[in-house]
Amino acid sequence: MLIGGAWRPALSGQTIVVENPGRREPIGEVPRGDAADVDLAVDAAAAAFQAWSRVAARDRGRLLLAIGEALEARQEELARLIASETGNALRTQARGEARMVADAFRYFGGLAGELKGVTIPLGEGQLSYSRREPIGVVGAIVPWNAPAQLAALKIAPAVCAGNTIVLKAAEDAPLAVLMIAGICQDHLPPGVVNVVTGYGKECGEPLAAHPLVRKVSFTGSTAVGKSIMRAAAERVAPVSLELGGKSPSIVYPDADEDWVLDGIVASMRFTRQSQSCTAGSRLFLHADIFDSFLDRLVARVSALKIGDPLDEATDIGSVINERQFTKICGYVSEGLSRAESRLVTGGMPPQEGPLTRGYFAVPTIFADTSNAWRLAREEIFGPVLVAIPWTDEEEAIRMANDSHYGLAAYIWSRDIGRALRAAHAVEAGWVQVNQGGGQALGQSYGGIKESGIGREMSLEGMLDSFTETKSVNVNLALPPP
Ligand code: TXE
Repeated sequence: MLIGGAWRPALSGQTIVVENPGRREPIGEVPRGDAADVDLAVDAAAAAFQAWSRVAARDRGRLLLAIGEALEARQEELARLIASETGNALRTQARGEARMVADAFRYFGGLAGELKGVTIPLGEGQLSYSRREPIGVVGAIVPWNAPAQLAALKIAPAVCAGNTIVLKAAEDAPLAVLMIAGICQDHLPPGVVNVVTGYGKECGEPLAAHPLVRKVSFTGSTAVGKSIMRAAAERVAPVSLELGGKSPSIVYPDADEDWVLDGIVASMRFTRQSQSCTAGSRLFLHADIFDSFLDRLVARVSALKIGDPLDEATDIGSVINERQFTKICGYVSEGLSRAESRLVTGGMPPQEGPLTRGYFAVPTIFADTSNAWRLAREEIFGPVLVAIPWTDEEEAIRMANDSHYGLAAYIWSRDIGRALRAAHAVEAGWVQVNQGGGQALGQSYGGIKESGIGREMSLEGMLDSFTETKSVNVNLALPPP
């Protein structure tokens, strides 16, 4: 773990073995940190805060730009590490993630000059202005599905804004995060960036509840997000939560086209085993095109090659661990057991052959699913897509919004008027029209309803999530001395 500029084992001496889930082979060992290690890391971050918060924003930005360059130079190494520990395919996923890590440091480094306040016209005798001040020690917790990218999207804006940070990496995928921490350490004063490793209960919970942690930024499951919010409420600490999703894709009858098929494959994030909070996992297809569209979608999905994450020919790698694999199989078997649902492709993972070497799930589509079933309501976090027909736009929007999640939504139609009508009517924090790609830096990204609180990835996100506004009033109308 990186604590106060030094690499340390857990005080308990215990470790966690990290596995390549595509090969089920150990690839590393990290400390199993607990509350005692968290205390050390938070103390180091608190001690570093005094000096770091006083460094001119421009100079902090310059250091982040240098980190971005260093990350860029080691992109391929980072990408291979991400692929090895997450199971995400190197070619289709991990390289893009490594590029995003370098870009995030450069993007936020470049925004350092924008950490500015405003003046308020209260009259000639008054000077009233606001300052964007850092909050203090940020406690950040990230999951395993895009571990490096999510860590960068917390470290870079938090540190740019003048905070110091203790970040807990996910127990399943801590290696890429530790590599990023090492590169940060080459450029920053000790204690500004600290990374601890360990399990959620033992290491994440004490971090989120630590009295010196003034802001908690969490990405992960909705259940854990709620418990973090409860703990933060005890000391009125602000929280940002990026949680789960069950995002709708609404396809209008005029969108029965090949590029839409590609877009649906992308939006479902099949090439990252759909282990993505923005996966468009509920497909609302207009009844007029339902069967023909699904037939062609099956052909597209079946052409994707599942295999070893590090193999250049692989489109789809493995899921993260046995627990997620079993969870996904449970949903597939539930779909198979329902008489009304129709399996159009995929199903249970193969019982023999090379794919039994790792945790490989198969892209699966169920047609004629009800929006009321668990399959259509719960975040599976695996490649299980449910297709639901509709005939009336209002009905499609109503079904799309009938979810306790509200993260992403995808709308498909060449009729931009109605596409935008739908984009404005869906309950989601992030809407894509006629495209299925991922989030971009510069856009505020985050969810509504039980998908989260707060925004990331943008200037607005950095200001809202990692600064406090202080208002200063000065009386300029003093009587003569
Ligand atoms: O997530 P957890 P898991 C969803 C997805 C997935 C499910 C379970 O549906 O199937 O969650 O995944 C730390 N206090 N998402 O169990 O438990 C944990 O150590 C503090 C969606 O992996 O939320 C890890 O670092 N921290 C999501 C991080 O929280 C705790 C991405 C995430 O783990 C903690 C991941 C606790 N009590 C899962 N318990 C998304 N929004 O993209 C665990 N952690």
